[in-house]
Amino acid sequence: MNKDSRIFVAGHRGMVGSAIVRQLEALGHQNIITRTSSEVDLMNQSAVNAFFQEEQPEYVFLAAAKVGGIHANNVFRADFLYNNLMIEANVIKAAHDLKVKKLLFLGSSCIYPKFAEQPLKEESLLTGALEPTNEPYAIAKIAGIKLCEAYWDQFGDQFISAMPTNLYGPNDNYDLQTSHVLPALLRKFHQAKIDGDTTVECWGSGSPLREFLHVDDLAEACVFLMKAYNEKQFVNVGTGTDLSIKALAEMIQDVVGFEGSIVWNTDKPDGTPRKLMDVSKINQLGWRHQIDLRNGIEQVYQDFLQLELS
Ligand code: GFB
Repeated sequence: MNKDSRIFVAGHRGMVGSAIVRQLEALGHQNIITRTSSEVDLMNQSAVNAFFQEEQPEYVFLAAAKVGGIHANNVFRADFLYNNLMIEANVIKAAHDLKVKKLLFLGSSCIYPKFAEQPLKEESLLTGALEPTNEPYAIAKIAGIKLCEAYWDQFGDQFISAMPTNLYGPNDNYDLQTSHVLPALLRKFHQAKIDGDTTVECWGSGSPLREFLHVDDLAEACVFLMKAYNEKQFVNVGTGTDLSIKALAEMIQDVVGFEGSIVWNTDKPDGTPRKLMDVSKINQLGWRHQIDLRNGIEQVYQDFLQLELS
């Protein structure tokens, strides 16, 4: 991938896509192609084909997806399955037809079985039943991985996949119904502090374990893999360290400076008990995360305060 290569970042307005664009720009790439969904509807194969014909991208980062936290995944089940299947099938097929040199597809750690051995090794895919709250999303992401592998097998297309752990960072979703836990808790603790509330409600029991990666680290890993990785097997991307949701909540409470207490609403689902990535493969390839969780949360809290002011 040269500085003047034609690089399409699908999903450039989302948290992951925007981080990949920032990373490519920082590295001096000058031919980054982006389209909003109103300009090119990625759920429409002929629109995607026409766009690929016109722009002839050489490299594709496939970060466009319908995403959300545990509640959104569990409620909008058809949308999470259908939209993601359509987007990935259309983009991957067009990339094949237009002879894209390399494509990187982004999956998610929820592809692994609910009770897979921890830490999650790449080889654990399809060894057991999925977590029910995000089964539709996971099935769509597994289909995307398999589509890349099938194009690799049948045609020799260099279509690779990265599996990030739970992410956070700039351009995250702060809507309390559809967001992931980290932005939700930042917002809840901040609001409670401003309103002088004595309690904040968090979902579930607080006992599930999760791993969190700053999206700027993920973007660096994606560009690293695009340049250096040429194997069919997908690659986990994470920090290799997890913590309980309770410990996360206490860390966010401390960063925000909320002095009240936490109430756990066990009517809300816990989801997967644990999903810690085994990151030995990407570490051995030469990539390691840089941003420590506490510093990352402090950074995003500052971004959140700027958004509140604007
Ligand atoms: O981040 P999250 O929504 O997604 O929730 P998952 C993680 C944990 O935090 C769950 C708890 O145990 C939630 O019950 N939690 C506590 C909260 N308070 C809150 C809150 O206010 N909001 C939210 N959202 N959670 C998603 C999958 O699973 O992770 C997706 O559904 C995707 O498919 C994504 O893989 C990365 O980690 O449980």
